Amino acid sequence: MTDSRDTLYTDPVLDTGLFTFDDSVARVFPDMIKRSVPGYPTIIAMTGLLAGRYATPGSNLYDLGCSLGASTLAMRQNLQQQDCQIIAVDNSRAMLERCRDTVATDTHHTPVSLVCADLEDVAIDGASVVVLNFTLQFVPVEVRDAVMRRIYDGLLPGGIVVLSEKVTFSDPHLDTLNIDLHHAFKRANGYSDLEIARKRSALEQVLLPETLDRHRERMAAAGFGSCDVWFQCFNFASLIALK
Ligand code: GEK
Repeated sequence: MTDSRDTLYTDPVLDTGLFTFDDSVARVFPDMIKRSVPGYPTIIAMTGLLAGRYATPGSNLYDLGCSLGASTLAMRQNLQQQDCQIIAVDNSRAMLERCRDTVATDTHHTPVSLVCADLEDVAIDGASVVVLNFTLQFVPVEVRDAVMRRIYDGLLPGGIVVLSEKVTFSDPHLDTLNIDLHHAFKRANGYSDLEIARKRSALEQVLLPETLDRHRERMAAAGFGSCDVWFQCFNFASLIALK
């Protein structure tokens, strides 16, 4: 099946307001994220490999902000360990309903529980792997420390967090360069300057990126002894933290 094309920001007069994960976004999401996030297919595929390596028998794997379940399925397809469970969480009903359909077409034996809830309200327990692929950036900044502490507490010793985020740079030249390169990536993928500008303004108060240093500090403060970037393309990066 081919993805529906993302044309949400093509109409110059339609007032789309603040970005929300509603049905119109869910419908075009696979096309949108692939054309908007440099490195997304690599991050998803490697999330699967990391899960295959770090999952332990009988443990839980969490996909927080699962959208349509790309990371969930990548993890599931790489699991040889017995008696694992994947808990896929998203607070957008539109996303989760479509995720349910996708997961139903996959036949791997590992059970997947789909939870429609704010990730702040979901208990993290007996976890070997916790994935936040481009989700923490949408969580209010003031609660991010507490979210990461709870994840640390719910991880088993030897467990990991995979955290992928849009990031900012404290050096203003590098920040401008990486924003420009990201926009060039989007242009190369068929988005017009108008679509890029309108999406940017819709996301302004919704997606709040931080620096990689801030992410590393938060991981250290939560208790993680080891944490660093394993992938980066322009202003999109993925970190791994080990308990
Ligand atoms: C992927 N990980 O394909 N609680 C639960 N879900 C949330 C919250 C929250 N507080 N805030 C946002 N979300 C996916 C892509 S998209 C990234 C993740 C993007 C959900 C939101 O509803 C959306 O589905 C997802 O997090 C972010 O790898 O669109 O850039």
